[in-house]
Amino acid sequence: MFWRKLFPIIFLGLSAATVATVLVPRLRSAPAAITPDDKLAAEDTSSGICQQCHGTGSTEQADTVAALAGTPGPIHFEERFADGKLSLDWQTFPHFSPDLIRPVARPDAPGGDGWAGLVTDEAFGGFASLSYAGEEGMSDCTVEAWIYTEVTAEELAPIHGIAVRVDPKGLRFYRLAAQFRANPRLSFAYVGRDLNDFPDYLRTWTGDEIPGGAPTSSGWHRMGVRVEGDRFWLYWDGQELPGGPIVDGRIEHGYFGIYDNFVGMQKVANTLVDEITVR
Ligand SMILES: [Ca+2]
Repeated sequence: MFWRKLFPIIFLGLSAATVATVLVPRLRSAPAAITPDDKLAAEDTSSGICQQCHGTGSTEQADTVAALAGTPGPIHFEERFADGKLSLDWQTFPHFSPDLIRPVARPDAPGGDGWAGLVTDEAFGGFASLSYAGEEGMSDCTVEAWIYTEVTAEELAPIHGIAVRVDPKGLRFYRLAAQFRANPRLSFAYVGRDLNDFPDYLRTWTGDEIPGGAPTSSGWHRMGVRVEGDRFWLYWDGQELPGGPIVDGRIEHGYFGIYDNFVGMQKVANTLVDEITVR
């Protein structure tokens, strides 16, 4: 008798919990409009991300850092470099500089734990470096990370970014990258061995198109890439960049990564990163 009375209460409670945890986050997310891209001349090599990955190794935990608009849901992978340790199984992209991402002490790390990650190309003394993690079969996902973007006055400058759909077998990936030099810009590109590692720029943002304007001093910024099928939305400091979704179907799944490069000359570039989350 007792259980008979209790059953409706338990059932209603579970139903309400299901609505709250499953439906409400979905209702909150909604992609935005479409626009064409522009194309630029060549530059170098780089990378990309995604949400709804078939996850392993992830905890469902509230993201205390600036979350991207419209990306609720469980975290499938995260890397915070806490206690100076890596929590994910990272690898280096074939034929790029073989430096694996590593924790470094940074009092200004946005996560507040004093530790960030470093991707560098110092083994090659320049060129591209890309560390990747996650799962090869990841398709739809949202990747976010704090990236320390350097601002220089020179024409040649380091490039920092995040990569999605990293395909180490096919030697290709997508990447959102910042290059704040004499002509500062953000760019989203496909990079592949089929194009001799030169980027195929799918969209570039300059001036007022960058939320808050192009930074005039070096600092931390939250970068994000969301991909669903062949559509990509790009984010800067929590705001969607204009022109999305960008459509490109060359890579259907892959890992996520952190990208580092110095374009135009043999010079070492360092990319600092913190609080990487993949939903
Ligand atoms: Ca950290």
